[in-house]
Amino acid sequence: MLCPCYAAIVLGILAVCLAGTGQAVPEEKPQTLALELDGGVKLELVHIKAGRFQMGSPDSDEDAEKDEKPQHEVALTRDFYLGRYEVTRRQFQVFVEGAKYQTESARTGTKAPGYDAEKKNFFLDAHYGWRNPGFAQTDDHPVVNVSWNDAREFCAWLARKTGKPCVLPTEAQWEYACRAGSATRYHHGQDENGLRTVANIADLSLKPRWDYLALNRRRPIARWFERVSWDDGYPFTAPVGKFKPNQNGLYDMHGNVWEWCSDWYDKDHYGQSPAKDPQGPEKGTRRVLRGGSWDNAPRYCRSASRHKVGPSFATTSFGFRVCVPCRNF
Ligand SMILES: [Ca+2]
Repeated sequence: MLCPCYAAIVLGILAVCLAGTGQAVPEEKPQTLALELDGGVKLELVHIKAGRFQMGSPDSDEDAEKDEKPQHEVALTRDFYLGRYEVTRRQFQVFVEGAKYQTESARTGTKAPGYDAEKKNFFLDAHYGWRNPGFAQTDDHPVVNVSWNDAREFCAWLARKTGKPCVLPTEAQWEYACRAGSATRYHHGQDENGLRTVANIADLSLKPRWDYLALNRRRPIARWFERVSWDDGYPFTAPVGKFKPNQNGLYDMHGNVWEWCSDWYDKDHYGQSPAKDPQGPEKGTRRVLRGGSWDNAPRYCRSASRHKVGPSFATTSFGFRVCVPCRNF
């Protein structure tokens, strides 16, 4: 085994040699970044090192959609930080109060979706919104009923406040951080039963609370409820960080809420996506979301699964997490 003192000397000599040749000595970034919001509220991010990975799904994955293919190598050339947790209601509240922000649906008078416990179903109504999705949430639950535009405004406010370049992650950053070195369907492995300890998904606790049949009379039983045999304890959203993290220390990358990414969506984009630091198509009509949610079957919570809707759309299963690309800080 290498003596620690000897190793330190060798590294020191190496650094001096690199400095002598004019080569930059890689600066070791802190493992976490804690951004201060108002009122003592913080937002913690995890350092993710630059690297390469296989983005998308192989043909061997029967659950994969066409837009997850072809699987292709992507190189991310810059380190970045990604929120350890999804943005919480408390964090969003600080933003709303600090910036005097009205969500897009509130501002435009658009009815927001929400849950009606009596009718066991979801409806559009003016009294629903991020403060009231119709099911119980505490400060530590992920904020929902936020559009892509709302999420972008939160990031822009946080950037102004902290001086850090806060943005939504690209789809490639999201998947790379989620996989954390894994090449399997989920970051824990291939088996969807492993989600039991990793993710809040559509489970037995949701089944009696959602009269899915009322909306889908032609399909006698919702397929996803048949497949999941366990109760994860959370019919709707779970407070962030209640399940096991991935190898990067990120929580709820599978399930809980879909997370907005910065990219426009194009179903054929993987066939022409640049191999280095892909940013998504230059234009489009829908934005990408990743990770699946509390109302999804396992297949939609896979590392490569993609969802897409217009940037003004908000619903009770959509949230986001913040990314800070490493530049000069
Ligand atoms: Ca659940």
